[in-house]
Amino acid sequence: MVFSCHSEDTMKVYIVLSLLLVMAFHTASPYVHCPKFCREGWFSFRDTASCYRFVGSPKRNYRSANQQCRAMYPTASLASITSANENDFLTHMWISLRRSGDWDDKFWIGYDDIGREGRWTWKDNSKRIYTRWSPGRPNGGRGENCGEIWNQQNGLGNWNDEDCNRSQAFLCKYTP
Ligand SMILES: [Ca+2]
Ligand SMILES: [Ca+2]
Repeated sequence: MVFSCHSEDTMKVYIVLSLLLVMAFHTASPYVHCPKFCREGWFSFRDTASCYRFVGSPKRNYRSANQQCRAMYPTASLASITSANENDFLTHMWISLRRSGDWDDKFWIGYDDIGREGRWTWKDNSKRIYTRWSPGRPNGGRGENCGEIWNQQNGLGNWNDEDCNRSQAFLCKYTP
């Protein structure tokens, strides 16, 4: 099991913890709750070595949601999604949350074409070009410039362009 904690002074602790986890479960967990790696309240994903946090209330519009991410952690923003693995992992985390509480069926990610119609860019300046649009999306033109993941029609974990002024749940991310 390899877990990329970038803080050198805690690296040895994680190596030991990782070995213990492997010995305990004889399997590589897809994600690891690593308190010293991600700030409390955030969860980590091994593949990206990043930290994530879903926020369900209060619901916020896209701009306000991104500000709230930064307020919770200085380098955080609405989340980028850079691979199918990451998209699937986060979608399943979302489904688990919805089973345990009153969560929407959709949430903001940090992807928008506010600057120029049709030119979608990530809030954290990620250059990865992975996309997971629902069939026929984006479809809102200048009326819908912000990306969300929804779990209703057109496929679990697929993306839709939405009106940025809509208040809804959101997903924050940072990479330590
Ligand atoms: Ca648009
Ligand atoms: Ca749309």
